[in-house]
Amino acid sequence: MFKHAIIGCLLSTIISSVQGHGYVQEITADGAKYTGWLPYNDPYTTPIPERIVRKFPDNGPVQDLSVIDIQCNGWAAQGSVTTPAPLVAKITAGSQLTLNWTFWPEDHKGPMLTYMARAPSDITKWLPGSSAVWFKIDESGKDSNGVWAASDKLDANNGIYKVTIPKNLKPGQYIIRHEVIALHFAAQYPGVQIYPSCIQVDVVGSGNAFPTSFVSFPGAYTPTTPGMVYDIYSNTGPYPIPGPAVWTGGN
Ligand SMILES: *[C@@H]1O[C@H](CO)[C@@H](O)[C@H](O)[C@H]1NC(C)=O
Ligand SMILES: [Cu+2]
Repeated sequence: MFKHAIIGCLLSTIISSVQGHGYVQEITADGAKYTGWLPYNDPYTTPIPERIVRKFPDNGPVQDLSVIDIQCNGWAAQGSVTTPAPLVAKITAGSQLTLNWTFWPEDHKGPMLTYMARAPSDITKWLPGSSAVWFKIDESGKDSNGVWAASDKLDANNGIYKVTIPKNLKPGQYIIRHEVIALHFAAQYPGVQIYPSCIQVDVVGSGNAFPTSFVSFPGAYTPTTPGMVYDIYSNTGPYPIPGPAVWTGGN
């Protein structure tokens, strides 16, 4: 079973340039459209395009929950990490951020989660490392009819997922960490596939709310965190979405 999962993933990685797994390719904030980091184009374009999304190597998942790649995707296996992006998107607190995913494979079922972290200073120079700075603002898992956020609802919605920025959230620069957790090989660990994206925003508004408890990436997810091991094929019961409760103090 373990071997099968690894082979399945390698196979799907090899054909990924054709079939793909996925990433956020376009973001709309306050009516402005931003192209995401495009891993198959941007590194080969001169000059390298400036984006609001922190760069990552490809459309594949992160599978080791203990590495820094779990935060914003990256290249830890190759000895490198992601870097801040040069641009920041303005977004008004209380409005919706629109996230446009590339084609999402039907079998890659799982929850979609969104976190934020407030930059202590210039976000274009900030790397949170393993500090506990993240709070959850949104989550969507499996509903009572067995319908999943990904792929079911995401594909039915043409790859669009919308997240509301908490209305009373204190203004400032934030990283929005948005992810799909794909469970098609997650009957045991390793197997779960994390697809995170980090988007840099400048939240404007007049709120003054801020959470008081935070998690770290890596750290928030371990092999024993509920929802990291789950058999989507045989488990017809509810799915426990991993991570902390959604922070509602800003709403
Ligand atoms: C998502 O972005 C792609 C690439 O820019 C675009 O072709 C597509 O129309 C967008 N999808 C929606 C539903 O807006
Ligand atoms: Cu995949």
